[in-house]
Amino acid sequence: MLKLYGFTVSNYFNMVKMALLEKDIDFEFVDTKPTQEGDYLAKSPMGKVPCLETSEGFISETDVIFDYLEDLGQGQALMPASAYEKAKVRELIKQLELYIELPARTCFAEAFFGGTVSEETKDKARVSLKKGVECIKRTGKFSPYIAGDTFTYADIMFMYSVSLAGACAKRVLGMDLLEDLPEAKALSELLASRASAQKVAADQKAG
Ligand SMILES: N[C@@H](CCC(=O)N[C@@H](CS)C(=O)NCC(=O)O)C(=O)O
Repeated sequence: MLKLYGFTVSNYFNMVKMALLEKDIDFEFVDTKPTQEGDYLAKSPMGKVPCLETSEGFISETDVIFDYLEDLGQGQALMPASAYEKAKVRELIKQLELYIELPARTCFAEAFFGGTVSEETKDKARVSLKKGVECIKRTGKFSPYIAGDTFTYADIMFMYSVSLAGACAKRVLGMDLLEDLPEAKALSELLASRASAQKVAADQKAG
């Protein structure tokens, strides 16, 4: 059986968990915090979560795990069939990570962990996040899902990335991240109503 390493508050961990739940693939949860120590680095070379253990070895990086799960061919498809549509889903996943998740993360220390970040970092994050949202507005379809009429991995990335980035932007940057993207609010509600998302949220709350 697949083993999923991570912890219930990690948004990246929850992305892979939601994908496994959506596909109805059984997995064992291995409660793991990111670390730079011990044998975990042999499993996840950057010490990050999530990490997936398969019968052949370990896989890290969420988008790569998505591709692996899809290639297993089990459960409902979370990628379109056509090469072009697939590329558009991967484009959104990459844009969400590079231009929303990562700039927001520069301020996570202050938003969620009791630390402080410099005004320079905040100014940079504001500019980057604004550009990131404009990028997603151009690429996303929101009809009703982010890549079109079908639920895909890009929705999963959107759900767990934009929610946390939005909370961070509000707390630390005084910014309503989705002010210019009302479509995103409707999509967030639609995604949150899925059984998989509700299970992830319940486990997160319990954890
Ligand atoms: N690019 C990685 C990012 C994963 C990531 O940043 N996970 C966080 C937890 S939500 C983590 O492990 N942080 C610890 C660290 O950055 O060292 C992926 O796609 O899985």
